[in-house]
Amino acid sequence: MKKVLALVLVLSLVFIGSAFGADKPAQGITIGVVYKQSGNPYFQAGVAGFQKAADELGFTFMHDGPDDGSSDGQIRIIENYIAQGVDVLCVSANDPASLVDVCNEAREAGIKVVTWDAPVDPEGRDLDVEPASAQVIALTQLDSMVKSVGGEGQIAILSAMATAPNQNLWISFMTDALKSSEEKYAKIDFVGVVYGDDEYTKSFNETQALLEQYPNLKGIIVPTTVGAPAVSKCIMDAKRNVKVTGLTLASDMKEFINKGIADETFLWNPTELGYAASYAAVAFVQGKITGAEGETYEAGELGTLKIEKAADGGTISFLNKLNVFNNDTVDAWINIL
Ligand code: RAM
Repeated sequence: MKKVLALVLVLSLVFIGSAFGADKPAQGITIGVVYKQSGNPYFQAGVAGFQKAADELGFTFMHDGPDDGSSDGQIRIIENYIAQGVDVLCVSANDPASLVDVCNEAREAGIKVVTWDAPVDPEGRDLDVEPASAQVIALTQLDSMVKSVGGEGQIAILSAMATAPNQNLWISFMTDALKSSEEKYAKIDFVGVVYGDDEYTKSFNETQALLEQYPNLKGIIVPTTVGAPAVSKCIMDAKRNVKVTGLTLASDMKEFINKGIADETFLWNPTELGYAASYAAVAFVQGKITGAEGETYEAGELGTLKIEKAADGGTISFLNKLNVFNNDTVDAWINIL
């Protein structure tokens, strides 16, 4: 009888333990998540991915971003995470160079640094997790714009912060392509880049200035989810025949897609990006990866992800999923993104 009671007790403890997640593989691991700025729905969707992975794996995480999208604000958040003794950081950087020192301070304290969405320079990170190759993201937007403007005319780019590593890389692929001898770009006149700093009002005002400066402007590429609805609203209010494409949330752009201001826009699922970054972060802490080229890690329902050499000399891993939002597809996405 005593043995039966002991067995019942052990089984109950096991049951209680699993009910509270004690048997989850990442129990006890803490992730410090840093994003470009607070209040950006793109990063809120990213945080939902960390939460989904936390539910599956049992880690805890904190998340924060500066109100003003500054690097100083990000440095303060990282210093605070170091002081709290997190195991791993997941950072989306406003400036790839200015976070290197604080990330290395974290690494010296034994904290791994995974970047997601917007990388810290390679010397300050262990791995970067990105939605797709920068070249694919860049040329998808550029070629979409070329199609929307019928292959000719003046186009501009409205970006995020001038230091944003992800946008700057995409822009460099676009401007390189435009300078190339490729026939499809021959009649495109690229007038330049302006920066909305991932603030709606600044993006709106910069668009107004562009429209005034270039009365013949035919299109604006907007590789930022914050900028795209601001640019589109400005064009709509000004009643100008200027096309928009870029990286956007579907819900922000439905109105402008339906009105024909944008023929199509694109985005990966930021929730999946946060989810993948969490799995990479946990794999680091568990010693399953070191961030070297050729390694792989399991990313839950996203399957096995590969670590490759990045264009900037560090290492990177891609989701390789880019969704298109147009008149046929946007309705299916508005409750997701
Ligand atoms: C904004 C941010 C983010 C970028 C998306 C496309 O939300 O700048 O870093 O990846 O747009």
